[in-house]
Amino acid sequence: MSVGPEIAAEVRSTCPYCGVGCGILLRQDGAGGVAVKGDPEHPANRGRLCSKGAALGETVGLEGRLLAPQVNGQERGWDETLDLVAHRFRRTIADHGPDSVAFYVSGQMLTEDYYVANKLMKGFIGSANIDTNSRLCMASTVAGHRRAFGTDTVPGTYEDLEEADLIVLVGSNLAWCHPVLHQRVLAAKAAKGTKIVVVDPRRTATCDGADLHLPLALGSDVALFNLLLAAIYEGGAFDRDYIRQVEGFDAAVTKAMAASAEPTGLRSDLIARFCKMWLGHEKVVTVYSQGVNQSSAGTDKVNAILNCHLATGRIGKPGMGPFSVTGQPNAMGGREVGGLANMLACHMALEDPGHRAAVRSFWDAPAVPDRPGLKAVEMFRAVAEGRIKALWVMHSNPAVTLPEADAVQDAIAACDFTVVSDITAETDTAREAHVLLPAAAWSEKSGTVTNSDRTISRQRAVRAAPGQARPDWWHMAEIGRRMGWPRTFDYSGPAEIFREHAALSGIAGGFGLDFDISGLAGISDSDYDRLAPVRWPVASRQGGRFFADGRSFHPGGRMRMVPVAWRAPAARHAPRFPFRLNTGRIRDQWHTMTRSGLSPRLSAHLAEPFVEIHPADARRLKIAPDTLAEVTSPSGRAILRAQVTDSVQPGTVFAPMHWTGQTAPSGRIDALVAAATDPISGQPESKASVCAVAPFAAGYYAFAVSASMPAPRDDYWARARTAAGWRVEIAGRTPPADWDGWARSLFDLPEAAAESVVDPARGAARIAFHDGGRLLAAVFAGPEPLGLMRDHLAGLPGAEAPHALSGQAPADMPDPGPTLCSCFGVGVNTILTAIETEGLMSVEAIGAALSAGTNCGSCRPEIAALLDRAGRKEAAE
Ligand SMILES: Nc1nc2c(c(=O)[nH]1)N[C@H]1C(S)=C(S)[C@@H](COP(=O)(O)OP(=O)(O)OC[C@H]3O[C@@H](n4cnc5c(=O)[nH]c(N)nc54)[C@H](O)[C@@H]3O)O[C@H]1N2
Ligand SMILES: Nc1nc2c(c(=O)[nH]1)N[C@H]1C(S)=C(S)[C@@H](COP(=O)(O)OP(=O)(O)OC[C@H]3O[C@@H](n4cnc5c(=O)[nH]c(N)nc54)[C@H](O)[C@@H]3O)O[C@H]1N2
Ligand code: SF4
Ligand SMILES: [Mo]
Repeated sequence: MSVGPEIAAEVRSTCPYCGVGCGILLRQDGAGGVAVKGDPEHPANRGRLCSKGAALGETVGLEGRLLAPQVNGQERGWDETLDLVAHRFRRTIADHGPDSVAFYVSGQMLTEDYYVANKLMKGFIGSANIDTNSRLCMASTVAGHRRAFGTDTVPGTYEDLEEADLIVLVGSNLAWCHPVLHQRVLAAKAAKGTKIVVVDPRRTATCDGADLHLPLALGSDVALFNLLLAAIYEGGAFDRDYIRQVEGFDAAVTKAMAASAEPTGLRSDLIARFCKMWLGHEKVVTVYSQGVNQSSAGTDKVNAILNCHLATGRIGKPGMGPFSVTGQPNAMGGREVGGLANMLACHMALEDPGHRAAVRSFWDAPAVPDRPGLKAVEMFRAVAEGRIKALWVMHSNPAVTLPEADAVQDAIAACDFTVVSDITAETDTAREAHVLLPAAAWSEKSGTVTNSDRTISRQRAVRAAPGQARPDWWHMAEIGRRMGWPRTFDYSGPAEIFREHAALSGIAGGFGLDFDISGLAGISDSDYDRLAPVRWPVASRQGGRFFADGRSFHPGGRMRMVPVAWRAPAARHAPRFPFRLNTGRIRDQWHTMTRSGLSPRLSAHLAEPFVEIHPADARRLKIAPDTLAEVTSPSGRAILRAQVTDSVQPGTVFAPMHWTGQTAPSGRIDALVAAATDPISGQPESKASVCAVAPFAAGYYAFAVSASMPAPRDDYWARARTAAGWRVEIAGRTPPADWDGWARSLFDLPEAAAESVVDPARGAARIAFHDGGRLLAAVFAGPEPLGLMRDHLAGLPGAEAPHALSGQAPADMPDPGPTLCSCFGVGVNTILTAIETEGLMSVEAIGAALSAGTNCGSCRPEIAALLDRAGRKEAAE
């Protein structure tokens, strides 16, 4: 791929993280880096970025990049490697049939990559064994949409959030996971008083600014929305005209009338208030995300929500509708190309012979399977059982993110032949692969993505891919050619692939399906280069909204309400496992941290894996704040820092999903998650496993900073980037007998000059290593959790630091505390001090004094929480 000199100018692209799909302006900074700012013209963000988008420039360096193909850990040339992969797949298919191979792909791939993957597997290999991490993400929504609408269409648009009078956020931590949308919601509230309700078992950052928080019991959403449907019916709030177009109204209402409030655990006055707000505001948008989808009743939860909108006709009209916000940047594109094992292409159905024949003839393909392939959880089970003998994982890290992740990792390791395409070899999945294919990363490759509101945007290369890295579509086209289809996969670049995909969507449009972008099928290379964000459908019969007229894509054209009833999460409590384990995301990390973890700014917010536990439970179990807790489930165990907080309910704990064998081996939370799935969507229940919690019997705790990467081998460790190098939290059951030797091996500094204070009787030690005047590394250890000025210490490696061993900052350099505002690097202590000494009363006043919260705004809910905390303190005194 050539990247011409004209590209040195500012380039428009799209953020590679979440499904908001913010537009970005990129410029090479001349020093090998990329400068990033929000695109004021992009309809998703109008110039805004969140903390992750704003820090993209810190994540595009070459550190850790996979730069050449590898076979069994040895670098090899492309030709040799591709021939090997093609040969192994061909031979496996010849010996064991097409269903003995599988692709596991990702909602982060570009549409063009995804299209080629789907075509190669479903059209040419002739199996439907291609599934995607969207199975862990959006599958329940896809299934719910198809049950209600006959197709997988997201009816909402971002503008609806501004037009709505009531926004209900269900199982969505929008403030942390779709921060720019959250800001749009808060701006609408400021402008016109939009009401906000949050339905989440936890009190999250999203509750800041909410008018009502419903802390329902984990997994009880169907009961809550059935109660709402019953209230709609009893209050006569249904839309008589609209429901003429709806099948199943009576049956759904009958089921709803039988619903009880008990499973929700909510006070009846809260439920009544919620229903009153819903009935009282015609313009209501229900935004929902993983608290809904990642459930063994995920599809029913989706339909319980859709039922309320269908009953009231509040759908597809400005300011109203159900709105599933997608997680990954191209979750929608993957659904469009048919990347799920039970879809065909362009929203066509595998089970439909007419669709199959049309796709087969369009592709001129030897075979199109007539039955669905293995869904993600089943796929890795088949790998474990040896039924899948050749596996290709692209752009995902399933050894970390699939439920029962330890078993998944073992299965990948034991598979006869595993190929992994990634930008780095340092992932828990890549470590188990036979073949590694180096992928071109964001900022080096071109294509399109579709965001949550169906807007297609371009990602554009701003520089050439390093080493031998090549775009994902190229990997697959090469394999397709070498497997025997040279003409079919002879693509010149993403524009050609896009045109083919757009033309195929015209066939779908001909069947009367929703996804039709055939208006772009004739796009020239230069128009593709210039393509501005556009919302589909883009066809000759240009449409705008869906479903306002009550017409669906079911045979007969009527919408469907689906009768649903609450059922408990799949994993049942046993006396040994009395807690429910809820999992999810933090503000500044992206999934398994292979990119966001490279940014010191983003790593400063929450630097180690943790478990949130209610104070009453912590007291009973004798788990003190900041000590470590051991969390076990039938499938795995973890050691996590205890965050004692009443933001979670008694009997439940919450842990983030981001830590891996590379960053905190005992923090791999999916090792504990049960592989229970929704019977319809196949989506795993990532948020309601059962577990036990106990104190971790730590014999010592340690904290270390270092200029080079430390390699701990202790029972617990968590490593994070800093501007000066690394910081590590460490703990273990038995203190080392030789602290000096332990520290030297931790930092791999066998010879360096050391300065140390060791107290063997207390089990405490402080050791610093110097090179001349410069601090190389320092470690602080003791029998209790250490009260150190961590953020101050993290800045010391590489500098002259004569007082490092004190563990404290000099009086004229106060410790800023954990970074809250990552844009301006403002710490918690700095903000608390300013609140106290300057009497600051509002988020705005803190912004004016310290700049905190004035750029991307992602930390504003946390600043508000600090104000609250300070306020509470005053009241208590
Ligand atoms: N910072 C950051 N942002 C991201 C990502 C990231 O990794 N980091 N990933 C992106 C991706 S791929 C996705 S899918 C989205 C996910 O975005 P979200 O779905 O908003 O994020 P989660 O934290 O997974 O889960 C949301 C909430 O669901 C709640 N929940 C758990 N169980 C239930 C339940 O039974 N009912 C209800 N009502 N709520 C429940 C949890 O307490 C949690 O607060 O985020 C995207 N954005
Ligand atoms: N317990 C629990 N588990 C969960 C969830 C949860 O809420 N709780 N959420 C689930 C959800 S919603 C999701 S979406 C998944 C996400 O899970 P994954 O997709 O497994 O996580 P990522 O870290 O995003 O993995 C992306 C991989 O692609 C690599 N990569 C980056 N750029 C490129 C590129 O251009 N090309 C290629 N080939 N590779 C690239 C990255 O280095 C990384 O290894 O996790 C799921 N797992
Ligand atoms: S909200 Fe943040 S992570 Fe999501 S697309 Fe926008 S800048 Fe990227
Ligand atoms: Mo996701």
